[in-house]
Amino acid sequence: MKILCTAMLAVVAATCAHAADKPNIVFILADDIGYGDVGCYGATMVKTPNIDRIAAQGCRFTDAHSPASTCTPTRRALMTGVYSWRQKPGSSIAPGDEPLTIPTNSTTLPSLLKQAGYRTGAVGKWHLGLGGEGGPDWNADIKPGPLELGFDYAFFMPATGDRVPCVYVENHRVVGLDPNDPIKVSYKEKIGNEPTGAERPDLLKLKPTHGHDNTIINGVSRIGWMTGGKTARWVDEDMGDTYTKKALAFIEQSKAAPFFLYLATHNIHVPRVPNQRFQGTAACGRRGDSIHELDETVGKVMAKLEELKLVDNTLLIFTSDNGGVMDDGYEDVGSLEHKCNGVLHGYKGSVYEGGHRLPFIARWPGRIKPGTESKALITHLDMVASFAALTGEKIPDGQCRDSINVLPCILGETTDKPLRETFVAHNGGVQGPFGLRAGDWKFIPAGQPGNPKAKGFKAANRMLPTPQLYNLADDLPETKNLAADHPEKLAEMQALLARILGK
Ligand code: NG6
Ligand code: CA
Repeated sequence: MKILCTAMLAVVAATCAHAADKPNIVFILADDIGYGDVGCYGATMVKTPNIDRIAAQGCRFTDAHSPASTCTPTRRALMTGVYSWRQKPGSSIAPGDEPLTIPTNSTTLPSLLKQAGYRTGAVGKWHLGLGGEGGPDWNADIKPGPLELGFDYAFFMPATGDRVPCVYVENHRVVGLDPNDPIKVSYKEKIGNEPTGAERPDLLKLKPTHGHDNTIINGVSRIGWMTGGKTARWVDEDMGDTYTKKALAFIEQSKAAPFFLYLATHNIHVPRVPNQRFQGTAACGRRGDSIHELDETVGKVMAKLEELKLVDNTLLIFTSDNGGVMDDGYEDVGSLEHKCNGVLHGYKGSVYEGGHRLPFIARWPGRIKPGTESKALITHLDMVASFAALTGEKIPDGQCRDSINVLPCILGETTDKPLRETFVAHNGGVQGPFGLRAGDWKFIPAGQPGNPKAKGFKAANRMLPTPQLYNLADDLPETKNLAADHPEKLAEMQALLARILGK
């Protein structure tokens, strides 16, 4: 297998090092978009003509997975090509004041592409921590961060829309900060005299359903406490437009050389507060309105590539950081008739398929056949090795160890064997929860939470009482637990997971 892969890598590197190669790469990582959230994966209550167009002009993957079912561990794995659970600390959802969770001497997606001669830019949600030990100083140079990991340019929110500080950072500095109104952030205790959401629910335009009762920013209570930075605070309704504008500007400024744009949208994470022009446009409420806003962003990026005549020379990928979720803490859901994860069981935060099997669509005219579908098992972990193969770069020994070159799958080439044979599903944390995929089989150990975001989920029924074994070939919704019927397969999967985790 190893020999086969190495040989393949050499062939791919050789074919790709010539002529027009080093295409621009635009990687759009949506937030919390599930397997059933876009039209080309079966959604009917939302309209996503632009995202669907990428599929019509490219390849739609049906077995693509985020390396984790929450944001930070997925992004860390995407950036480094290493499962987040191997990297400690910081393998769970990072608070807004977490120090940078990736060592600056790591080979990363942007550092590798920068080495290949790309101009690299990050726009949108960061959520990988900032600053050295002790975290960032919001009122000075905020580093290390994206620039120290290989991005030439970065415009981003530090954590999530529902976590403080609610400000944008451009390269090393908070945008629009008044030095006379310095920012302070705490995740331990209340600071300052501003009322919290818990104290003044009457000030809220969006009601929390659980959590989210700390600092109120623009009528929405967030997680964590923040004072100061009043002139720098974002307006939720403008966030989609702000990121889109910055993404288009980056493309415009980078058009002369190969560029890599990592566009990590805030849509459709909570709080779901799309611009007024989208409010009420979807048949399933606010969450759907945010999907419409996301689709417009994608359309604008596509239009910019067309305008600059870059379409043929750009590999465009659209995917998500974890599975869909309906109620994630605010009354911003809409209709439950919309099935965000399609037929899959589980939501964001789960090691069932709904937590991590996602839309993944790739377009590169002339290289990827339009309107195709791929059943190959791939994960965001594989981007580093695949882009290294694409650009003819070599990954230094010991780096990106979980990344597999799946470029042949992305380009629709047939391979003798699956390039990726196993995948460890992960929620967050060094201790899991985990799940294991091997071939058609999926195994989830007992004694860990199955589906924490399910409605009515209680601490009492948190832990799966028995191991779960499913055959996804004929049971994609994970409804028939075959553990008792296939004890040998169960033992094999148990041993395989232990081996991978222990490596
Ligand atoms: C959870 C938040 C949720 C979301 C998630 C992170 C509550 C009740 N829930 O703790 O709203 O922010 O963290 O999402 O506080 S992620 O996509 O960035 O991983
Ligand atoms: Ca997410």
